[in-house]
Amino acid sequence: MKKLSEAEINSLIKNLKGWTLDNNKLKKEFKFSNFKQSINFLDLVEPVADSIDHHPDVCIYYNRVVVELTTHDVGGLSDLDFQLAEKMDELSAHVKT
Ligand code: H2B
Repeated sequence: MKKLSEAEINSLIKNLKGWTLDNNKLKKEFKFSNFKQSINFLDLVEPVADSIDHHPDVCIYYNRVVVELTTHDVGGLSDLDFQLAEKMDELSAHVKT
């Protein structure tokens, strides 16, 4: 796994919606309607994270799920963070109401 350069990060982040850089991590707040939906979202994320062996840092605030992505193994961002960010965006559209 390769640590991405600042130029690579600035280019890749343009393809993502709602993600920002915060302390060299990719960050996004997902908003749902209630706590159950927040949990359902993370239930959808779990098998994907395990399958690529890459896991988000998450905080749940009732109906908001704040996600931070970083690659501890490289001490920065890697392609896996961008893969997971895209996948989480996709999964957030499938949360049960
Ligand atoms: N998740 C994240 N976000 N960063 C990592 O560096 C990482 C991980 N490393 N999940 C994996 C697990 C590693 O610790 C195991 C041993 O494969």
